[in-house]
Amino acid sequence: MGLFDKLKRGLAKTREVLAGGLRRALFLGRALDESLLADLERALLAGDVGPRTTTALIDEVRAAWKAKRLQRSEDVEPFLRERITERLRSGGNALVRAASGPTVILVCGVNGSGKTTSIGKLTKFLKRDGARVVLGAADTFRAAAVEQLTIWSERNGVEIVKQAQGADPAAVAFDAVTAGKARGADYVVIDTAGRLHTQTNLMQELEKIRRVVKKAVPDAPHETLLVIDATNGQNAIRQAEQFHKAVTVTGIFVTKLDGTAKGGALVAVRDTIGVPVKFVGTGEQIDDIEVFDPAAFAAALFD
Ligand SMILES: Nc1nc2c(ncn2[C@@H]2O[C@H](COP(=O)(O)OP(=O)(O)O)[C@@H](O)[C@H]2O)c(=O)[nH]1
Ligand SMILES: [Mg+2]
Repeated sequence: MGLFDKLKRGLAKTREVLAGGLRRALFLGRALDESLLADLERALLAGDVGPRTTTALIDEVRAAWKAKRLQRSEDVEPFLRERITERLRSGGNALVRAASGPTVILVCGVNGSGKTTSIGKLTKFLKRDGARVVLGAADTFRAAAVEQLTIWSERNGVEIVKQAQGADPAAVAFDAVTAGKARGADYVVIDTAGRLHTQTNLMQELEKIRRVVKKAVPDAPHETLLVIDATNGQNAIRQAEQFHKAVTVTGIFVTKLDGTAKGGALVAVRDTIGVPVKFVGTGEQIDDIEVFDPAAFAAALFD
């Protein structure tokens, strides 16, 4: 099965809701007017595209209609698809690379969003190009988290830097980056906790990890990837805002796009924090990762 087919199959439920709603709003020969726009708005909201992005898209359709660039209801869907693709494309979707030395990737997100699994997939993806990867087990909150990352390191045949449960996560991150530098690694990928005693603790810890990592490599972390579970729908937007405020996210990894009806949330999250989606997860296996392709995603939402 091709990559695009996997994404397309994963988004079948989202498409049912979104494309189904759009088709009902945009039936052939229907006049393009405010009542059509209202139906369109409802379809986008039902597809979890989120209030802010929906309003922006409807405003774009309205402006194009008033300017007579859009005249027939059947032209609205291709127009929307193109606008969504543009929104997803801005900012670029490629992973940031360090100018020299290891590229440090800090991975954050709430508990259960798929951080550790996504790191396992990402490691294999990076190794495909022959890159040398070191993992840092900075989720020291639960013993199981370190064990889980250890399994992914073994599967990928890469080194892992870890300490006992309860160790200072920033110290583990520092050790991992230092080890990466010493071994001439291309990437150091740091796993973090998604839950602490309080949300404030969690955000402070992530900030501390960032600060301490800079002591080993001044321009690190080069990439702060936020892992977002697509099945969280509109809750994902609030999570993304909180993390972005605390750690300045540079890329989004959207997981569990397989089988959710809430795939539209990807557009909402991306739009809300203005950070590009860089990877998507389409299953629980090591190869269920895709470099995010805005046009393919938009196509999979509509056809
Ligand atoms: N279906 C599906 N499940 C995923 C995906 N990514 C992660 N998971 C599952 O989500 C659960 C939580 O993942 P985990 O990596 O432990 O999350 P963490 O707490 O953020 O580290 C596990 O059961 C994973 O197999 C994905 O893209 N699709
Ligand atoms: Mg984890």
